[in-house]
Amino acid sequence: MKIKVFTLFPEMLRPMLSQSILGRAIKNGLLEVELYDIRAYTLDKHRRTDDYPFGGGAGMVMSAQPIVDAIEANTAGFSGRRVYLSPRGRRLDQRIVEELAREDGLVLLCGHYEGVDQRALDAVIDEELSIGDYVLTGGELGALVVIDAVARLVPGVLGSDESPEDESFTTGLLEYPQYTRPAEFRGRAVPEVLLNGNHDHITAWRREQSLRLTLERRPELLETAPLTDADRAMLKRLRRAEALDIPGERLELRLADQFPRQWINAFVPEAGRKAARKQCISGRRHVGFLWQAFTLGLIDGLTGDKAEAAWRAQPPEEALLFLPDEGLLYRVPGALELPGHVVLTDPDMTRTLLRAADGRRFYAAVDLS
Ligand code: 4GO
Repeated sequence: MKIKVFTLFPEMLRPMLSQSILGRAIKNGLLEVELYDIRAYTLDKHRRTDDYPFGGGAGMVMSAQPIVDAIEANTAGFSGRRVYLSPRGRRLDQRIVEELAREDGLVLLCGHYEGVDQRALDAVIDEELSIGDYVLTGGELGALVVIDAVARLVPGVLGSDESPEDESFTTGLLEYPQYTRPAEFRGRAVPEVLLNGNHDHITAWRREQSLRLTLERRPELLETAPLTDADRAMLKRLRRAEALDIPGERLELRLADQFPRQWINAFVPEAGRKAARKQCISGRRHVGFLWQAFTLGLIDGLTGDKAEAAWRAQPPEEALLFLPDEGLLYRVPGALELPGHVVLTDPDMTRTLLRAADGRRFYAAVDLS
């Protein structure tokens, strides 16, 4: 990839082009960036490159002559796209960056002051691009943004460890959160799932996080992102989770996936389910759901009234609330009113719940309505 930058201030770009990944790419010949000083081409006897605007108004306008001469003198046999950086341009995004990366070369013209004489643009520019809806003092930062974004798509510029494939916009979604050592920093732990080496769980967790962040911050991206059926199901649950407004922290849905409805049915005695339904009909509801609590260890071996008495005597700090129909799992304050308890005796489910609870002691409350 060959990039020619035309600017009044070539020294503004040099430091960025000599460091880090761009510096390495240029040194290795994967990227060629040439800086041309527009002032070197002026025919004005005072070496001026700008003048007052026809029609009046504030500021100065860059003259056509030095720009057109500079570009024409240095683009013989050039094939590629000639770009002017300007807030009027088509807004740059990753799709356009991909387009630019397929060109043989790029010319980037950087304006200054109030802009460039329109006739220079008409003569030597193919397209105006904007790096965002704001005004800069010059196009140089825009040119650097284009160079940087394009360079990292040039094969070999990123090492194999730095591959662009699962990051934001390549997947059409925002990127999931990343963590590195230490496993705990200022009391904040890295999510357990990333530490235990189960790559299917890690992939699922990252996908859920990407979907969650995209839904929260850039929902419009979901309209064009390539989504699987599982993604759509996850999004439906994330949207419902938002609508429910349960007090407490929603745990990752990946964990909720481990609590199929059949499990609940298998472990809640028929009598308990019937009682739960009756209570529901008689109006004992909390945020629209009837909660049935499962205790984990704390009131081991107790059922019914005894379990409830034990719950009240030693209320848990936190509880797990699972809404099987919604596929949602919450960590809620234990002080919430939880009508009726069933002691959980199945060791597999207990282990799974405890794993979901990060090994801490929790009550699990299950919606039976
Ligand atoms: C580009 C150039 C903003 C952008 C610029 C942008 N401001 N959003 N300023 O890409 C003409 C004189 C353009 C100063 C230049």
